[in-house]
Amino acid sequence: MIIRNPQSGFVHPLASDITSRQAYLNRRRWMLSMAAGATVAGAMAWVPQARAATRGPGVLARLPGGESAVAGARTIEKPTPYKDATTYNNFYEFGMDKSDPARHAHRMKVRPWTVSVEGLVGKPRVFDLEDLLRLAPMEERIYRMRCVEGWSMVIPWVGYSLSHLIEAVQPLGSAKYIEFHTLVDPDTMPGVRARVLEWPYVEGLRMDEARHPLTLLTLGMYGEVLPNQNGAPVRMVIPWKYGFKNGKSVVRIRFVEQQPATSWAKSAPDEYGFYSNVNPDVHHPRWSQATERRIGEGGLNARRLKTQLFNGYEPQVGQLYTGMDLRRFF
Ligand SMILES: Nc1nc2c(c(=O)[nH]1)N[C@H]1C(S)=C(S)[C@@H](COP(=O)(O)O)O[C@H]1N2
Ligand SMILES: [Mo]
Repeated sequence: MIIRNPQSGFVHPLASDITSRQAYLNRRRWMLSMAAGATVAGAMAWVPQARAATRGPGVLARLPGGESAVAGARTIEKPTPYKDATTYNNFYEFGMDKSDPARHAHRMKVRPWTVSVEGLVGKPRVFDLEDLLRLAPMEERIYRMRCVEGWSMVIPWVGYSLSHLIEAVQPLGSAKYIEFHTLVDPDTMPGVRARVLEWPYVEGLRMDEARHPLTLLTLGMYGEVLPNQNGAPVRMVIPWKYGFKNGKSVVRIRFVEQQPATSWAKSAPDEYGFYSNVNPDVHHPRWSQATERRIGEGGLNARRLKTQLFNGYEPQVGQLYTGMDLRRFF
């Protein structure tokens, strides 16, 4: 829904103080095109005129994001080549090999798409993709990403803080955690026949983690919409946690009172905790977490980087865990 303001034309329903003016203007132009009856595909085709922070690789529809004012939103490290970020993936619904998602995920149907937001909220709502694209201004966030397996990437994501969606549905005081459920479609996902994990893939956050401005509801990367293998059309990105917390192709968001039972923690509770904050001092029982290999830099012989506490986002998120024993709550 677009709210009309008689003075200034169209006003974003959730314009916030962390939104840069450029992002706001991009958004406003987008909304005007939507109001003119354009389809989302039309709106995306139209967006190239808007100033984009990252030039897209020219593979998918453009989805540029404005500059983010969120602290820590842009690492200065060099983004991983698009080719590596889209061919070396974990998306077990399509198979367990790193190359499986790029080979099989094109079969996933990403339109139409809805995300049902339910549970302990005052305003439960089913968002379609168009609703999500309009909910808040798109920002580019260049985040370090660290997989629990010991590799990392730097990815320019496009999206906005999940907090915008949280505000829109008005969580009840009893909502303490949030669950993300992702798509299960046996017809297009060969991996769900294997019982490596319980499907759907479920992840979760504590409410203060979910509301943290760095927690990104993600609709694009490298200035374009998400490739299917990276979790199209909408996924989570929580940059201070291990990669598996970042559920791909989200279809349901539930607000709950109890800590969610997440897929990885259910499959191996001693290996994958609920928090899964990146921590070089708390090792996986079967391997060290002290260092990481940056994908796209020199293959298997690449120098190993030192892994940082909270993946380097400690100044932004450290206070969420004050007084917590990070060995116990791993
Ligand atoms: N639905 C779903 N989401 C998922 C996974 C998965 O298997 N299924 N794998 C996770 C893991 S282990 C990682 S490291 C990241 C990888 O994201 P990327 O391929 O976009 O880099 O996605 C996460 N999200
Ligand atoms: Mo991962």
